[in-house]
Amino acid sequence: MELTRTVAPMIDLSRQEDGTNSTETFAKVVAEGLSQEPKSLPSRYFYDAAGSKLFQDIMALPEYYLTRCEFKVLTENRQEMAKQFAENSFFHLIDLGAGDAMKTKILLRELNEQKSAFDYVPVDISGDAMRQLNDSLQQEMPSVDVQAVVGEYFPALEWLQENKSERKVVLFLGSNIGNFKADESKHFLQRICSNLSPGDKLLMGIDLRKDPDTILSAYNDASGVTAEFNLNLLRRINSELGGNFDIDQFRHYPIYNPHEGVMRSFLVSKKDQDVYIRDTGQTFHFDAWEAIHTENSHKYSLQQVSELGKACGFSVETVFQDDACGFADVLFTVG
Ligand code: AVI
Repeated sequence: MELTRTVAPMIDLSRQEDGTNSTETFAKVVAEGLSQEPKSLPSRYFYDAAGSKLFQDIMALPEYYLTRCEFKVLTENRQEMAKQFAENSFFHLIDLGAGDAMKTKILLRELNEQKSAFDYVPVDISGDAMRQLNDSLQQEMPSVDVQAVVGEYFPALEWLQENKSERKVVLFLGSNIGNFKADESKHFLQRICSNLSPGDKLLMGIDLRKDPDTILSAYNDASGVTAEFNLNLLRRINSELGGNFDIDQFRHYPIYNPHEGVMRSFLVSKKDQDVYIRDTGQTFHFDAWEAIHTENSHKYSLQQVSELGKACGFSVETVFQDDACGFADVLFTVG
């Protein structure tokens, strides 16, 4: 029998949010961040084409255990995960920030194997990534129905809630939740929950607290890829906003605070210097050794994860975990 696949046209919601992708917004955010004391820039701007490529390289680093560990957790628990998703009824598998879906494909293969009734809804801000994913799934898993959505997470979830009535299982993998501030992660999960119905599920990847040295070296690799990833933010300001950052005069400086469970990355000015940014029309002064805070990566205990979920309308169904790695994929249910 020939396998048939529904190739639904991509849903493009990329222009509907708040202009986060416009150069104007980028300039405004940079001006605000560099005018405040202490200076900061948001990590969501890491991911231009060069930054996304550097992040791919980070995921392959020997020190960056997170990706390997999550692969292991998903591979070792795929049968049970697929069973718990399926519940013998149709569902939409919604993948927030799907990218190339390398990890999700472990679950897609298993769901296929178990002949589960589902369709796959990858959501990503990159239209290119969604087109490539569509093509690769057509090659590798032609029987999976795919409805790719190009856009920010919340317009996508709102669109799905309005247009797809069946049960939903949301994936938020890769410990991406760790990059939010504490209040932002709560707000984010509450917003996910408000776009779901009782009984819907969320599988979230979480990097757990562990030996501080292991965490620190994951963000301070010997080959300097993470440093380039961080410095790329300044390159992006130069090329997109007409900045004149002298990249060599800044250095990547990561520090882990085991009390808070937060890995923080900074870019530190090696000298007293001024930087002009054309699109903001401003010159920003940097004292010698003044830092720009660029990223937080939170590490959690399982108790914190359960409390966070509970405060946002979720209860923990199953914790899939690799003890040696210190990484968990936690399956929550709404309600
Ligand atoms: C995307 N995110 C989960 C990564 C992390 O581990 O916080 C981003 C990253 N930053 C430096 N290395 C990787």
